[in-house]
Amino acid sequence: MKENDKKNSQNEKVDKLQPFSENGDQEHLSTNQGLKINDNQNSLKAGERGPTLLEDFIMREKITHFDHERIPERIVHARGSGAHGIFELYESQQNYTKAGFLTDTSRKTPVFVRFSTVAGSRGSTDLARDVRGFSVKFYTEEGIYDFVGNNMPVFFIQDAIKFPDLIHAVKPEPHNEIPQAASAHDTFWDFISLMPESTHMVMWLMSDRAIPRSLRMMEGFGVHTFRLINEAGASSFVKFHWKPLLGVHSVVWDEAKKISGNDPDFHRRDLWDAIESGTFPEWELGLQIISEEDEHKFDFDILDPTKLIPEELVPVIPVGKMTLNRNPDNFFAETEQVAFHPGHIVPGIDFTNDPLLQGRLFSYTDTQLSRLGSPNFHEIPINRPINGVHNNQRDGHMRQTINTSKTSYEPNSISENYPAQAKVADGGFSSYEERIDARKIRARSESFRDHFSQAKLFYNSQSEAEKNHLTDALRFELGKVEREEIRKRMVGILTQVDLELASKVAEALGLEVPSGPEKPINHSVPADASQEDYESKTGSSKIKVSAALSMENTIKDTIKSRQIAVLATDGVNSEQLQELIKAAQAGSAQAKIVATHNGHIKDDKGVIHKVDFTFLTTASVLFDAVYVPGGKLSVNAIKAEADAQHFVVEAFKHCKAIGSQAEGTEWISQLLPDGSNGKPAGVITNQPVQKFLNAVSQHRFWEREKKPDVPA
Ligand code: HDD
Repeated sequence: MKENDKKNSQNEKVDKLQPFSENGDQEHLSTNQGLKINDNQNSLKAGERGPTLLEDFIMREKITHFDHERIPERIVHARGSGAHGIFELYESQQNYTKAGFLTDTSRKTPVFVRFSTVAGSRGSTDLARDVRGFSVKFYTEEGIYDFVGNNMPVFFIQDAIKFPDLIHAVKPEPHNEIPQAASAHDTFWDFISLMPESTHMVMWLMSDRAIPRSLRMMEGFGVHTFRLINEAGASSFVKFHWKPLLGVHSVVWDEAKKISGNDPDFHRRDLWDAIESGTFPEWELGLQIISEEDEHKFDFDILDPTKLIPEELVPVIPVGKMTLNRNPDNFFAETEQVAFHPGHIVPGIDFTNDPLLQGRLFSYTDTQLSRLGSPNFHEIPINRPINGVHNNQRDGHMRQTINTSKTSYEPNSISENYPAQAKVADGGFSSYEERIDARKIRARSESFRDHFSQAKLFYNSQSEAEKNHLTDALRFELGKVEREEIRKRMVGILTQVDLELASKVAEALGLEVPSGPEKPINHSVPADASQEDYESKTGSSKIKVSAALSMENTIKDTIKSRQIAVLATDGVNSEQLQELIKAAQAGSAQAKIVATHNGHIKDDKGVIHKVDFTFLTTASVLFDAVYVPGGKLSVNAIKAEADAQHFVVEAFKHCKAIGSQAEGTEWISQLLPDGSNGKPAGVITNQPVQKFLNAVSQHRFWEREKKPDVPA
């Protein structure tokens, strides 16, 4: 067992993966048939300079396997990163559900989590402006429960039948496959401008939520309203939330673009490194419970996936904690082959009639059939439940299980009718008996027609900096759109959200500034229906501002896992350097030495320190903060490098904490603007190191933004 496994041997799923693992340590190289290989350098030839023989089964096997290594990438969420962990419950939720992992506080339920971007290919950049997928596979004692959510609580469309259209619009354009992993192009905004129901989600997508600082610093949402069912069979509605204990934080767009060049694996690396270093990412699971009687009490429909339930109306109750504590051993076997499905549920959880959810219940098995190539994808080790599978399904491509029963049907007498159905009391799943009395129609409920009130709610809940970022994002995205009619239609839609926002965007696009709200036309209408039946409405949201929607109100009390660049080279002040490194370590932050050369540096007391990066191999956008200790020789050498000057100025532009001592302070004071009101916020010069670290925990100092703007 690896060191890592010993640490987490309480994870039953990890234990069950062990028999499938192979390491090759101390072994001979062999063919797939177990034959030891003597020469892995030369193919079998007719003479030293002659042609290779078809008989060379060793080469044929090796190349054939290589030729077939690739499988189709996911049609959406192709780029992802995964990790193992556990979920622990704080308190039984038996009043609402009978699900074991939500009622038994003694359990440590194993989980495998996969985070993803949506639009880009497998090899695309992590920092694309995009929604992030947030999938959690719970290996419960009652079977697999998959939470398949996003880092945003709402979605673009109300009915799954529109999903292929949405994805075709956002993916690279069909004629030239440009642009990769980006929504800033004509087909996406064409579609969005014709579908007013997407307005709320577009506000989220244009906000900084779409460019997270870390996968460990984003929320997760189940999006749809689900049902919880208790032992007595009573149902409540529920919205699922994951809240990161490090708070919700983002980078800025200029930074995201630069990170994409400097380290396209930024999020993947960050998650991996945090787990390897023992700074395990943690989230609390929260439930918003709505009783059956309250189904219709809101000014929106709880079945409409373009709506959230403001926390002011229904509080989020924290019920347990998820900790990711083990990296996968093999990306393909685990992260790539894991197959999620919102239809994988356990007794105690059930669906609602949200038409987006209903369509998803079909799509996910279907997609695994083409992606993983066989109805036996549940037998791939990462997809196996921990509690065993017993049924009469048989055969198919790549079947692994050797079913030894003489029967494969039910009822049977030969095997005494086993495997047998389970009574509900014995854990048998039984669907919630919802009363349905309806005509069979293709239609959209009138209660789904308010397309703007929550878009307004979201916008109005943002801080000034967040509003500015959102406005800039729209200016950027629509600025990349070539067709003017699409830009105009979008400005029209924005007038329904906020006139000032629409005007600012119009101005940047060189369009006429709107004088009042324009009526947007909903083009998502059946051929024979009247526009009126599908007309977009602005409802009147009771809640005008919701604190939970702004990242300004998030947790900012820790430097745990934050990356601090320490600009230091030979002759650096020994005490100042070591004090910072020690204090950062004490807070579980990472202080990395960025020097003028690789290898090692010697401080002014002769102590040797390992260099982590040079100004050539890293960039300020890959750090949360910058620190410049004193030491004349060191600071003189650093300030002679243009890249070092850029490093500090760019960190300033991105509103990060900057700290310095002695000669370091002299240098950065010359480099940085003073700010209109004296010393800029978050620039901590010649102060105790703890003061600087407190500034790091604040994440960013937005008040510094563009006052004045600095070229970097
Ligand atoms: Fe989906 C993957 C989340 C709507 C069809 N979806 C996928 C993944 C996530 C989501 C996180 C990646 C799973 C993984 O890591 O392997 N999808 C959502 C959310 C939605 C949503 C939160 C709306 C609330 N999806 C949605 C609809 C459809 C799909 C309406 C189809 C009708 N989604 C898929 C899919 C994928 C998928 C094509 C691609 C790969 C996969 O399923 O396994 O079936």
